[in-house]
Amino acid sequence: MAIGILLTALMGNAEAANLKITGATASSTEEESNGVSYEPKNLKDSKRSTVWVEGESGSGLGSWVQVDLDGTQTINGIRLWNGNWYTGDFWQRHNRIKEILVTFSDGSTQRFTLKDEMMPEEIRFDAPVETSSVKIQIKGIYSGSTFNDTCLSEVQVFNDVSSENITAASYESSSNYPADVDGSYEPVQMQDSLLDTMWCEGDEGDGNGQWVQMNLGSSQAVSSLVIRNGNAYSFAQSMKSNRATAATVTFSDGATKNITLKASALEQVIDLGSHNTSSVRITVTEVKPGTEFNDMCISEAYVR
Ligand SMILES: [Ca+2]
Ligand SMILES: [Ca+2]
Repeated sequence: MAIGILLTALMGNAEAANLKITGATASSTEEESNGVSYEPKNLKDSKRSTVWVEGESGSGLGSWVQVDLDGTQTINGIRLWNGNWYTGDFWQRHNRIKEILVTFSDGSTQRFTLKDEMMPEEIRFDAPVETSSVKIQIKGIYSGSTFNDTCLSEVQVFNDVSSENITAASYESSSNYPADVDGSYEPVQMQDSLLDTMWCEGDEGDGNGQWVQMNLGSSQAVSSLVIRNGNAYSFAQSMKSNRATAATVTFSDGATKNITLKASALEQVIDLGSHNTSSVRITVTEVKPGTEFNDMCISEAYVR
């Protein structure tokens, strides 16, 4: 077993909760091609690999998308997956957004400059905002190397009300699968609310004995594990990699709980008993083999 790898959380606030997005609209949308849709609903499908593309003949300056919330909410910021995240190559070849004008439902606006990095970008407002929608207008772009089309792959809207799920302060794992054209496979991706990002172990074996640990930052009351096994992008994708079907959960006081898991990528809520703990380690003790990859992956995992 490899030495544990300590990774700090790349984004987010331990107390932030994502708000439900009920609808998404756009000023224009690129036409579907080869069965691939670029509709604004792709901004709220929990997949960074599905993309909204503006449909203007030029670069799309002035184009906008709007996401609607479930009524008026207090929000503290937004998270953007800027550009075309279908692959790293697509990201380079299409325009990314450089400047945005954000308009809230009362007509007030705020302007932001985005980084030109293939990383999720969190924008935290100076003060909480009461709004039922967030409109994002393109005011500047970074040019892609091939296509003059501007893309946005995913939007999350968050507030600082504590989520039922506990977001870890940092993560450790026995191994991580190395980053490839689709991005990295670090444990933080189990807690980004995206179904097509995941932790995958990078050991030579099938994943049996590999572990991932969530460090909670302080002692917290924990009673359940909420988990999506494998690559939860789709049923077909989930079959391709190994999935954990049994594991031992270890708490910071040394107590353990053996659990069984379904190989399904649907959300499962597993009873852990009652624990006050500052860490939760999941050590995989049995896997269901995938049809293509001999690596074990978990798309989402939280304790609550
Ligand atoms: Ca998406
Ligand atoms: Ca994920």
